[in-house]
Amino acid sequence: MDEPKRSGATPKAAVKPAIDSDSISSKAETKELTIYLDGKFVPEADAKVSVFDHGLLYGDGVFEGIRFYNGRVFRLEEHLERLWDSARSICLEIPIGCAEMTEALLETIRRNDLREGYIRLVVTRGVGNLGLNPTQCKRPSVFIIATTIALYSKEVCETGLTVVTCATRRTGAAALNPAVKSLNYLNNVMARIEANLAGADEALMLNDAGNVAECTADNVFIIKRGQIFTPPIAAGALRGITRSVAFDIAAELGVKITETDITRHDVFVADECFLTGTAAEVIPVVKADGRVIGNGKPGSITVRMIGRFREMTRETGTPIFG
Ligand code: PXG
Repeated sequence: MDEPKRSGATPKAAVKPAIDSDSISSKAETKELTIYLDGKFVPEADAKVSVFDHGLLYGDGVFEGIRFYNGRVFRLEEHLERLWDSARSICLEIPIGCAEMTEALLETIRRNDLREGYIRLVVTRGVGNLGLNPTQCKRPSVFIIATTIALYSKEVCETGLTVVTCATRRTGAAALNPAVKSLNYLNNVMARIEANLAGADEALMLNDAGNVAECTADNVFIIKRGQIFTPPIAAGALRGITRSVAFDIAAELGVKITETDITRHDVFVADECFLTGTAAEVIPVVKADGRVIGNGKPGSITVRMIGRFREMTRETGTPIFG
């Protein structure tokens, strides 16, 4: 995904909140954000980390992207659990507890006066010296950004995305385990660049066996003869929170869902395809490597999935304002 763009030449200028700028909602665009940084709430112009932070020097840290809708944070507990799991896996001790993190996150949203939006929660290894050994880093840093986001235009959400298979493979579990949501996203950034160069909306990433793992920041689902299929975690898919919501919705709708290896061929001949991710939500895919999927329009199960997902995001979640 693209980084938020600087909105002006002066160093004090507010960072634009959204990723693709077309359909950004207004509030955060004009107003300077308040950021949580290591126990304090600071204006965004003062929210700075050291050039000696290993999060910056080595991508050594973990993060979550979380959404809130209608004054409630969606699936907050699952996101925090995954954050702590990612941290544990890389031997990073988060310097505050889960209750304190929850309060910091909710308070960040309140201070930015938002009811609808996106949170980036980052824990870095902290300041160390110019060697990658993390024992030098005495205190991890925590920061939380609450803003608005719109990944794709409304039109693309309705008509569906195009994807291309990229040459960059998803890292295998023997390298940087793809289950760790680390700050080291360069592999996925490379895949994203390939999609951009090909004029596609997303990149389909394969694992070392040549099976579909996921897209650059989304899990992949296909539908064939009324059943849903998605790659297992072992294929290199992140254990996506939205992915697990898709499992819940499928059960509610009475549609069978199976984790199984998927090839590019399976995608080409699928009746429907959709992606899930916190930022992308549930979004149809209508073309893969030039092949039209199904009839080229978002399929009926996908449309029902999106409808139910929207309802759930409005009706469930951790209340922000008590
Ligand atoms: N795969 C990868 C590699 C991801 O990074 C997902 C799948 C979907 O998981 P969730 O839990 O969101 O359903 C992700 C999620 C960002 C950003 O701004 C990245 C993600 C989520 C939100 C924002 O880069 N990754």
